[in-house]
Amino acid sequence: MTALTYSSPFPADFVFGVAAASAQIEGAAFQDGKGESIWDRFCRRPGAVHDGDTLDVACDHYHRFDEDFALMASLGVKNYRLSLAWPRIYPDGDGELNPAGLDFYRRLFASMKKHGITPWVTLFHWDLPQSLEDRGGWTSRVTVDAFARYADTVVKAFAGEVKHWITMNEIRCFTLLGYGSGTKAPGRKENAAVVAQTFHHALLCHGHGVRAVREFGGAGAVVGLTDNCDVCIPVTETPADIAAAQAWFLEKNAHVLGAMHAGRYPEVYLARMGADAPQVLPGDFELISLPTDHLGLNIYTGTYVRAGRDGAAWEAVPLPANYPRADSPWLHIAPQSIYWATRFCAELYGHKSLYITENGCGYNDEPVVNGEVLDLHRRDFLRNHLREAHRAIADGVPLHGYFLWSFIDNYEWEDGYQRRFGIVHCDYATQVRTPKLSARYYAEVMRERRIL
Ligand code: BGP
Repeated sequence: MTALTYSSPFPADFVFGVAAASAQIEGAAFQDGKGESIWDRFCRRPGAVHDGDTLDVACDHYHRFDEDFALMASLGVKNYRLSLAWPRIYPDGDGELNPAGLDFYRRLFASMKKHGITPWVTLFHWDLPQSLEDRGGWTSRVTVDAFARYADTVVKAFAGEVKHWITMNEIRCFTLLGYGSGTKAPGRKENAAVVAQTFHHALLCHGHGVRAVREFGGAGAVVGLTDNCDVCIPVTETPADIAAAQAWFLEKNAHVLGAMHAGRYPEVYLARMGADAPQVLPGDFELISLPTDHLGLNIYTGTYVRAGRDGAAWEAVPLPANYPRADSPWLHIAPQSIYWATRFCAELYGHKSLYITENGCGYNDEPVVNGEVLDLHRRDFLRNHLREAHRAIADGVPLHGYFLWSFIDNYEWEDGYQRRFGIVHCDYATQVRTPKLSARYYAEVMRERRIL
């Protein structure tokens, strides 16, 4: 237990940062030899993405990164979580290397260095090369082999520039939603067994990412997964509701955090899946359970849980219709998610170094009026969530950093450009950037390193 009180600063080594991802901001979707990604294909499928928005230009970060890093630096941002576009580097996923892709990121890292910003690099944030999808995508081990080679290439290439690595972003999103419900690219609706297999292959890629960093990352390199664990909040902070929430957490996260921790799929998951459980080959779990240095959590919302009234281990409490929400339909506002997710990851799986690698809120149309965007709702969201991060640290949870999603409004996948998550407004017609009120607020928090 530290003696941190509400008004005291965050610990001196606590990392404040912002996050974004290649496909969502870069644009230049077919430039300098970049291959087609599954999102470049999916966004052209009628009805798949809001208004048929494409990733072709996005925030044009590909051409404006230097200006964007200057803006970050002016706000006092010192840490930026980004991802590399696999199809820029291997246009077909495997096969020929595209040197122009590596060159782009070399220039980008040089610009970050010039502006005093440390990169936190995610190897895979959903832009799978379409060529691999044509050969089975995440259902096939071809993708695992291709990823292993891609990870080796980029870790070797950037070992000098990058010390903080993240293997995969939100495995369950790009597998369950990409191959199950089909709402995300590649938009397939497969049965439960196929989806479970995509999921297993993604875990293997996480393992290869860890292996690649250990082999080629050089001195001081650290690596971990970013997971969007299912999060719950005990309705009252009593032993009975906390125990119920723990039981819920263990059950819902059995197939990612539980599997990595145990070095096998836990019984509760295997029993739930029955004949649909993934096929595991010898050696798979040696890779999947390689020790990591940190765990990243993307936390947006949470489920309220209490002790089961009929003797069940837990009971989820349904949300009333008028419970507060952001405009993203899935995002009801539950700041305590940060506290309980980090605390449970430390308590239940023994994680010793946790980061919030994403947290933020999506709203529709936020107009610029007289040069300002007065997004008080985002400022409140941010403040309430930071309070819970602070509280976790005060209670001894090893939470070492917070990355806000997102630095700039961007392509929000199937929601296209209608949903805005940025603390910086992007005018997609002119590419003018306008820091919102929330950016000014966060800049002050980062400067003073305490909740304001
Ligand atoms: C996370 C993704 C981000 C970002 C964010 C906002 O799941 O890692 O890439 O998009 O969610 O959510 P969404 O765009 O799905 O509304």
